[in-house]
Amino acid sequence: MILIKLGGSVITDKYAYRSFDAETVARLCREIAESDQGTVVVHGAGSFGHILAKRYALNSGLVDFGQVPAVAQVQYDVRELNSRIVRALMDVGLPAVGVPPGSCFVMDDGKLDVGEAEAVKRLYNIGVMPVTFGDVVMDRKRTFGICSGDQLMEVLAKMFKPKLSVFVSDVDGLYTANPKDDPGAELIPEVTPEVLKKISADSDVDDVTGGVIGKMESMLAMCSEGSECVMVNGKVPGRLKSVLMGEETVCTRARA
Ligand code: IP8
Repeated sequence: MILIKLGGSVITDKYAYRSFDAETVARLCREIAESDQGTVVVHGAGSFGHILAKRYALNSGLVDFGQVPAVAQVQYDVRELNSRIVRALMDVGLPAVGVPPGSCFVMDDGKLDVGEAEAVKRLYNIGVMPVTFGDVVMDRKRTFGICSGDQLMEVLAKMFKPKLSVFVSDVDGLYTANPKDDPGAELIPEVTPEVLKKISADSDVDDVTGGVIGKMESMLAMCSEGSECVMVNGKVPGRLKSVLMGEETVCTRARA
């Protein structure tokens, strides 16, 4: 089984509220279908979630009841994004079903609790592709909070023990420096905890490699014997399919 996260920056324009990149999504769905692997898909919220979530501080939990309309609006917006992704997967012949975390799961002080996730397992077992996503989720301590696609990836990886987890991003992978402002930056094809430690130590600001360090940390935490994590650029046609087919391509592989 392969677990795929379609990052919000690939499927939407991060800066324009509710802007959907239909062309990229259709191509990525084709690549997933052509690879012909059993997959579970998670997607980020992009501009369908982050803009309002930030404006109304939804990640802080309930601060005042003025946030409540935004809880409903963000849930509505990310469900609409999910429907569009599910539609695109069905258009290429994949039997996809949306699984909204806000309606199926809870959090406990920021930690996602999916219980047995029996419905997700049963969907997968009959050949349905569950498609879940970053959402506003009720929290036992904070009333509500933001559940990210990355949190879902971690929990689903523990549950399904995938042979491969793929993070589809808008960058080629981890660089030795930020490729946006350092022409000497080189892509690192394979990252280990030691390599990451060195890069973090060499970086004088947090986000020096373009915000990828944190993502690599969670990827390394998800790796185990017989299970690999890869970051690949979904904006470049063909790369996701190559990764799914086990072919060589430009990407960063995490090894524990
Ligand atoms: O895009 C965030 O999920 P992510 C979810 O995977 C919301 O970080 C609602 C902002």
